[in-house]
Amino acid sequence: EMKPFKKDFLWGSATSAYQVEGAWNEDGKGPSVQDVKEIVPDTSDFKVATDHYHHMQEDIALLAEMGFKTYRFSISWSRVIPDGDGEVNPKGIQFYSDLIDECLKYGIEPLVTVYHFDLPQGLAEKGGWENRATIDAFVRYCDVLFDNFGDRIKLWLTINEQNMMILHGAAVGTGESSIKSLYQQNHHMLVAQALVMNLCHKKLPHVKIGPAPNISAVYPKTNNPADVEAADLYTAIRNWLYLDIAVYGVYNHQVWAYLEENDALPDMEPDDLAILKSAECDFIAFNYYNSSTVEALPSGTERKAGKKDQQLSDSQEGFFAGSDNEYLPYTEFGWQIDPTGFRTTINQIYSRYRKPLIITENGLGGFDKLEDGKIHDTYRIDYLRNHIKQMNLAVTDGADVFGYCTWSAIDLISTHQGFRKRYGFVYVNREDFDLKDLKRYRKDSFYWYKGVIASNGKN
Ligand code: BGP
Repeated sequence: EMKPFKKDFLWGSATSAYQVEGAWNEDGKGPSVQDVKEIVPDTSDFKVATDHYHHMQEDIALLAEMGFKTYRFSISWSRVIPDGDGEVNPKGIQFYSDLIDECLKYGIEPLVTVYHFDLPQGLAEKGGWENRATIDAFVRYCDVLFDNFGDRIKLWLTINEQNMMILHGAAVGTGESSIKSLYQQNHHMLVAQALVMNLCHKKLPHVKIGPAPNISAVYPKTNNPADVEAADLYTAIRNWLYLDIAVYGVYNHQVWAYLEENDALPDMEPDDLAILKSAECDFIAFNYYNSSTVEALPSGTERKAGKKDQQLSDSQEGFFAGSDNEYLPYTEFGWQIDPTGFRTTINQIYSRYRKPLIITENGLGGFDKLEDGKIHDTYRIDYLRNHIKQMNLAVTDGADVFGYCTWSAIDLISTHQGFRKRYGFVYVNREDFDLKDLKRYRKDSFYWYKGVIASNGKN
């Protein structure tokens, strides 16, 4: 017998500033690493994106029409502080203040990510997260947000997918540098996150704050103990490093040993470990797309690029490699589809940390087709229905899940595949670099999800 979702379950969906807003240099916004880097797709795609900056009221009205209880969006650091650590841009503050008020007008709870892959270019030019000064810049930026929006935002997320920034650095500005550099950047972000969580608890005792990593179960390719050991270690590197620190304030012991073995332990200031220990998140938010599979490589194997799936980066390989999973179907973009893994992942997190959980991304990127003003995205409805069912099974198992956001509320720029790869309940009429008219259309999944929300998860 399925347990029902909580009566105040936060049904919603998500976007991020650089993938949805456009207006990359308007009203005083400074460039972020996403606006200037040559990444797939051409950065011109990010300069307009969905042009949400100029369609905000129209877009929020569409989310309200679906009956959203929450909307997860991110604030662009360089729209609020154009060079990252200098003057505050009043028009940046104004945009987000209006966006928050628009959500509240419809009874939609704003769920805000303060940093979603878009480091200000001004800070990147000063070494980015390699530079310890970026910690102070981040704390000050969040202090500005707490002062301006702490009265209206009750749920805060620190860093989106910090683990993917370390495992897939190229796409988001952390670069394909050495393991030593990646984990030095990682350490600075972890200290910055701890300081911000403490600042938030001090200034805004009534609000809740948590991390938003990408967490997914890691499977061994076979029951060979070497494969199981590889999956166990990769799980610690990919998942538990980030949640152990957010919840318990300590570095995961297996990852610490792995870094020591690779001469990649981060340089620290004397009170860094105490700072990490002093901070504890109020809930765990996480993004889930699919599970991963790894296999052990014979010890001493040359460090080589293994099977590149989107959750596994070759910078961690050498004694294990990513592998296909012949039991799972794949999306058109080569991502496994594993709803069962979603239940497994929820239960793994809940049993390890016993913290309230909210899913902040889950979705299917696909080639949607506009036909006579309609988009028949049954594949997306199937994906989401199957994942919601598994989430309901996890809730029935006893996991405390209080919300679910799909990726994405409205079509926006895929980090890796531009506008071709669509995720939204709302179709936006443009193709890569061709702006067309940016007209919004309700997909079949728009009406389906409206029914899911109205029935609190039935359908
Ligand atoms: C997650 C990011 C999102 C979005 C999503 C889809 O890692 O948090 O911002 O990018 O992946 O991936 P993609 O955009 O590469 O299709």
